[in-house]
Amino acid sequence: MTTTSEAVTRAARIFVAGHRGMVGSAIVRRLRRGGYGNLLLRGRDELDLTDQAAVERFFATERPDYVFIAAAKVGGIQANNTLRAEFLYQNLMIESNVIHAAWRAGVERLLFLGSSCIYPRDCPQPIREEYLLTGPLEPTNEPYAIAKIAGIKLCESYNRQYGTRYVSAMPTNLYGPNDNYDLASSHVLPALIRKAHEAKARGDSELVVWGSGRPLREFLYVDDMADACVFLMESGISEGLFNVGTGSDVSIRELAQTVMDVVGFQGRIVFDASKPDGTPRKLLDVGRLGELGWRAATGLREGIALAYRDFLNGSR
Ligand code: GFB
Repeated sequence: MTTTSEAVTRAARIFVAGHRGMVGSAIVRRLRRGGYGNLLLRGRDELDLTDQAAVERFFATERPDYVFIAAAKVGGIQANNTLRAEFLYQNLMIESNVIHAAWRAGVERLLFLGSSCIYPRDCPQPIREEYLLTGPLEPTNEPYAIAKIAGIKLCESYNRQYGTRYVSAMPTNLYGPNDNYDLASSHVLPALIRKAHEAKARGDSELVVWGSGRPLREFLYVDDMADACVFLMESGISEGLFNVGTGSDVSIRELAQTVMDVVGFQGRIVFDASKPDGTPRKLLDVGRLGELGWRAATGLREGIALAYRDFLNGSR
């Protein structure tokens, strides 16, 4: 692992790609709290990251000092499994365009965000960074995982060939403010918040949970993820792959029970076996980032309560 002592100054021009999304908006909050005032932010209406010429123009004109790639086509198990072409195409385009244009414009430092689904489906647990490309992927999200693996390899290859300092961070399942609460395309945690809230409002006696409830998942509050991203930027780390998580996981059944407790819905959990379980387990080994001194701060119940407050405040 290589580090440099060169710090990113508070005056640095920082481009946060995807700043309206859940992760990008959390990075912006964290940067502003940290005193970074020179943020370059563009909505999709102003800059389409799948348009190579537009991305090249943006970088040539704005010349950022640091780039966070938080823009991506994302979704839960069903969206990944059905919108397979979109997940592969859009993610490949976004990361290729941004990484290549960043290099052409002389941007030396960049953080690429991926996902824990890049690792083989049946990995030893907890998953260490070196398990990448050691086995077959989970089929429900293979296109997304392939795109994210390509992003990691772009960073690694530009570093090796051109001497750039591009780093990759692989978060576990994220949740928090600005999440997607649409039941068809969301991840499990926001879906359960919506389902429990609506079941309570209707006076239902049960809540439907997809799959068997047995898969294990690790959940990280998105502000902790943003903190890890800024930590990596400030640390001067200049290459490599870093898992970001809490280091512990829960079953989907346990998660549903905790969400129901937080929302205040007392009903029976019913499992819908027609929906896929996906990966049985994907607990990240977070030792590499831990050795540098970073760890997650928000507990799961506390984070769910914060996310539920965001849901009630209109993020739905
Ligand atoms: O969060 P999730 O959609 O994605 O589903 P993955 C996690 C688990 O929760 C699966 C179950 O076993 C689902 O079957 N689940 C139970 C539900 N009820 C629900 C529900 O109402 N909605 C949803 N969505 N799930 C995604 C990947 O995998 O995780 C992406 O597809 C990405 O590529 C992301 O890596 C972080 O954890 O299975």
